[in-house]
Amino acid sequence: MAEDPVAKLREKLLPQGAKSFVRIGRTFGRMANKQGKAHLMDFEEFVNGLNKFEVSMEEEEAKALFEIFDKDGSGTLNLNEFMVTLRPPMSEVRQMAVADAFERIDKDGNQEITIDDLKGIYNPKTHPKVISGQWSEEGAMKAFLSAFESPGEKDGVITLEELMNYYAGVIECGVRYTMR
Ligand SMILES: [Ca+2]
Ligand SMILES: [Ca+2]
Ligand SMILES: [Ca+2]
Repeated sequence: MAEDPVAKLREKLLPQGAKSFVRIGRTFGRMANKQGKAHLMDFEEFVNGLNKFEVSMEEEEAKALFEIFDKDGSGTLNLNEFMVTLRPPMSEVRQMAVADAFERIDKDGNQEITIDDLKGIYNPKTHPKVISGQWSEEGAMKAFLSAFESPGEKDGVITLEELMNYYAGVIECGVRYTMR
């Protein structure tokens, strides 16, 4: 069996599956933020990040890995490239189930899930903070939606990638879920 460098990295970085995945996403967001470059990570930062998580490898190996992550070959990684490459693999059946759920939720079919699509699916009136008057219904909708978004991609829109990231995390955690 050929060794898949991403699978190897995943093993090291995600000892706790999804929990680690979410944490790494946050760490990435913070590190990229520090550089003030709108969530972009260059090779040096990538290596620093690996060191931070006590992953050591030859520079050659790290370079090859960076290139796999850098899907558009821009020389920098954005959070999306990072998360999509690193996320635990999902079976095709699961991926189809998520894509199917996405399509059903995306009522207007514009390939984005927004607050408008969630109306009728999620009722914010029952949220404790809405009942107590702390939050508006709109605020509760936004909070609900943002839970499905990837760190650093919180723009009030859930893309299919973000939903995949979310479920990749949830499934790895072994949390039971329903998408009906
Ligand atoms: Ca890139
Ligand atoms: Ca939509
Ligand atoms: Ca988003």
